[in-house]
Amino acid sequence: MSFDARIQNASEQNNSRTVLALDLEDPDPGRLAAKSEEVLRKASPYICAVKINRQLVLALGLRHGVDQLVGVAHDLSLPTIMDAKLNDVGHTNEFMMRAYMETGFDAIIASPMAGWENGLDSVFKLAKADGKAVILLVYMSNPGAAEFYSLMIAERGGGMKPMYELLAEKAVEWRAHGTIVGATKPQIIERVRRLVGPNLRIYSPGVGAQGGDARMAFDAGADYVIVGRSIYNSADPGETAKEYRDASKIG
Ligand code: O7M
Repeated sequence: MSFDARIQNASEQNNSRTVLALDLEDPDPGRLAAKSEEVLRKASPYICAVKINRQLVLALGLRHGVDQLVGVAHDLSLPTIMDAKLNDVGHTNEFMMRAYMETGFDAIIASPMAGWENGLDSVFKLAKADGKAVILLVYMSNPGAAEFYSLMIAERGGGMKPMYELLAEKAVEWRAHGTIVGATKPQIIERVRRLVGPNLRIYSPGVGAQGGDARMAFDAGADYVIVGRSIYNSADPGETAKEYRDASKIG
C-alpha cells in the first residue's frame, strides 16, 4: 500500500491529523527503545503516523533497533516517516534512501536545496518505484529559518520572491507527496497552500513546545501537525495525544 493510502487510512480510522515525533532521549539504548515503544503504543489510537529522527537512528541503529519500532508502528496500522532531511549528492542520497526503505519506512523527508540533477533525482526515482513518499522542507519552524527560507531571490524573468516560494514550486514540479512548513508561521502555511494547490500535503511541526498552535496551523491550510515533546514529555502521552486529536478532529 502506498504511503498516501496508509496515512489516509490511519487518519480516518483514528480521526486524527497528528503525526507523533518520536524524539526521546536516553543514554541507555535498551531503555530508549523501550520508552519509545511505550509512548508509541500509548499514543497510537490518537495519531495518524509516526516520524522518526536521525537522533534515534544514531542511538539505536537501523537494524535490530529502529526497524523494530517501524514494525511496531506497522502492527498498529500506522505509517512511518523517516526524518532524514536528505541533502547530499545523488549516490549517497540513494544509499541512504535504500537503507531507510529496507528498514520499512513509508516516507522520507528531504531538503530541496540539493537540487534535482544528481541530487534528489535518485530519491524520487526510488520512492516512486516503491510507493514511498517524499516530503520536502519548505519553511522550518525555528526563528533562524527566516535567514534563508525568507531570503529574497531574483526571478529569471525579473522581480523578486522569497526562497520558500521557489521551494514550494519545486515540490509541485518534482511531484513530492508533501511539504514541511512550521506551525509557528501560519501566514506562510497560507501562502504555501495557495502555491501548491489542494493536493499536496502540508505537514506542520513546531506545535506546543516551539510555540505553534495546531488549530491555527489547520486553519491556515495544514493537513497534518507534527508533535513531539508536548506528547512524549507529558505525564500521560496517551491522554495528551488524545487532546491533540480532539482539537483537530476531521468530522
Ligand atoms: O514538537 P517538538 O518541538 O518536540 O518536535 C518537533 C519535531 O518536528 C522534531 O522532530 C523536529 O525535528 C521536527 N521539525 C521541526 O521541529 N521543525 C521543522 O522546521 C521541521 C521539522 C521536521 O519535522 O522536519 C522534517
